[in-house]
This record gives sequence, structure tokens and C-alpha cells, in this order.
Amino acid sequence: MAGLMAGFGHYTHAIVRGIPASLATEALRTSQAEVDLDKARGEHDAYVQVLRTRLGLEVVELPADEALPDCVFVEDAAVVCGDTALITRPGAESRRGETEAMKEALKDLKMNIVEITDENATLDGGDVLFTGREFFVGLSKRTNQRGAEILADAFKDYAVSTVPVLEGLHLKSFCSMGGPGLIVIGSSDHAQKALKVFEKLKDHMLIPVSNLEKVKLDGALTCCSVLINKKKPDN
Ligand code: CIR
Repeated sequence: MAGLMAGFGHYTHAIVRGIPASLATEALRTSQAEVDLDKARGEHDAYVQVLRTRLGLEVVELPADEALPDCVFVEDAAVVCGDTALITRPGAESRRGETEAMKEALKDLKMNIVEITDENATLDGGDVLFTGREFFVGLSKRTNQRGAEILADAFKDYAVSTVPVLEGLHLKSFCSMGGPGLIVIGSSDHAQKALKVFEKLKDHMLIPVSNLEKVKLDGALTCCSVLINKKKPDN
């Protein structure tokens, strides 16, 4: 099996997108909780600030699109690994239009673009976990086997395994990597119990970021940025 990808967990750029007013009323969701648009925007701004100032990333901010209520959840529109960007075909039809602006932004960053054009394939980035050595692709309500096969074709250097997602929206709704040795953890009771263990570790750094509004729309923290480690110069 291949070793850990060089530079895994190091990023130079992040692509994010603004929150349209339609998020509150029209975004897809499984809960009935009411979404406070101002709060959601406030939390999102604070999150983007963390990417920019605490993590030192160059942040590309795509404008919100009222016709795409879920567009802030950019993770689902592309999978970036090394210099290759796979533009997905989101499982929810209302979200398919989100890939256009993402594709243009990734082209501007001189990524090698691969697009899913097969109409039988669906893939949401939220179902794709890259460990630095291999990919795991969740087969969920949003992602199918054909989507996983196309991802395997796009990233031929890495093994790809599928994982059934029986509960929740995506594979990364319940697990995620922050980088080598970096654990990303949610605020649920069982996640907080696990956090108590991690707090005993030396050299850990906790940066709290609130996501209470977007979680009402099934949005996890990783869903709001596409992280890139760019080696090629822009021109
Ligand atoms: C949806 O149901 O598609 C959005 N409301 C939430 C998508 C969250 N995506 C993610 O965590 N990768």
C-alpha cells in the first residue's frame, strides 16, 4: 500500500461560499428546527476568519446564490487531492448547480479538473474521507457505487473502499480527519466524553468553533470549506 501522501494535512487555500437568505427556508434538512439566518451568517463569518487568520489559509470566497439554498456546504461539490479536483454530481437534484462556481474557482487555482458526467453516478464530497493513504467512500442516500468508481478512476494512486452509511446524511457526519494527528470532534455528548481523553494529551490545541445553526440543516463543520495544498504557481 502507498505511504502517507506527502504534505497530507497541510493546506494553502480554502474555498468557501456565502449564505443565501434562502438557506433558512429552502435548504434541505431532516430536522424541524428553526434556522436563524443572522446567527448562521455570524457563525460562518467567524469560521472563515479562523481559516484565514488562525490557520493562515488564502481564502477564496464564492458569492452566495439565492437559487442554491445549500450552496454554503461547498464540501459536497468537489473532492480535492493533490493537484486533482474531482467535480462531483451531488445526490440531491436541487444541489447540482452548486458545482459550476466551484469548478471555475478550482480552474482559477490551476487544479487539474475531472468532472463526473455519468448521469447514473452520484457523489457528495461529504461521503469522501481521505486518510492520506486511502479513500473511504460512504454509500449513502446521496452517493452511489458508480460515484465511488468514478472517484477511484480520478485518484488512481490510492485504494478506494466503500462503507455503507446506514444512519445520518454522509460518511463524514460521524467521522472526520483534520490532518495527521489532528482529531476533529463534534459537540454531542459522546464526542465530548471522548474530548476529555484527548485533553489529557500534551501539545493539543483546541480551537472552539460554533456551528449550531448549520447543524440544524445537517451541515457538519468540514462541509463549509474545500481545502487545497497548492504547489503549482498561479501563472
Ligand atoms: C443537505 O442536506 O444537502 C444540506 N442541508 C447539508 C449538507 C451538509 N454537507 C456536508 O456536511 N458535507
